[in-house]
Amino acid sequence: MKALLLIDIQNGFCPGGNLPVPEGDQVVPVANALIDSGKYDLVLASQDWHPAAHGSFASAHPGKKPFEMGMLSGKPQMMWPDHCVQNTDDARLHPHLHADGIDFIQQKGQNPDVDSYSAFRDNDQAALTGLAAHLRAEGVTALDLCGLATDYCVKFSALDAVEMLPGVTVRFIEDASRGIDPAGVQAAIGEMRTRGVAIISSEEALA
Ligand code: VGL
Ligand code: ZN
Repeated sequence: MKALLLIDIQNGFCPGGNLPVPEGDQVVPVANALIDSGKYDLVLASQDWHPAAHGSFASAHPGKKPFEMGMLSGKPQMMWPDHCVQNTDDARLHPHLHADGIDFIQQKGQNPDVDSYSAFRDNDQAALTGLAAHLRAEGVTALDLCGLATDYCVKFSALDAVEMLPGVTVRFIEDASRGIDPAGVQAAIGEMRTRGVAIISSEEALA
């Protein structure tokens, strides 16, 4: 049972969005080729889905500016621009993404007091989204991940997949992903590889 997990391919993370990832929209045609390939038994997508005034937003912390470090519930937290607020255009999946081919959408980041980079659980690892249980119930044995952003939500989702789904082969599709910070992307790829995530190209995924 092979599954594809598309991470946060939303307007907010594409050029013109509130937290744009450089070239974020360029993952869309690659993701569409993967969705349409027939290689996957199951296609899933995650969606960053914050309430207004989420605690990861700089705007919720007087005096803080986006991309500074701050604190959230007693832990260091990157202060993000307001992004992917529930039911706004910023939170919608990219309009060119072949949404008809997506079987399941996992929303995350609803708790205002904790951020949730991973599609599997909050950053404090306390609350689970239920995605791991869903993949287990579907009998998934191989999981390919890609999307936005490599150095945040894709990385944390891949590492959680390895930890929470023992026995499942986890692969990161590099050219179907983009990151916020180039040095962060290189570090993320190294960390994923070290933890047992295979780094592949979409060509390899489609072969
Ligand atoms: C993300 C920062 C804040 C992501 C989400 O999708 O990588 N990054 N929220
Ligand atoms: Zn977010």
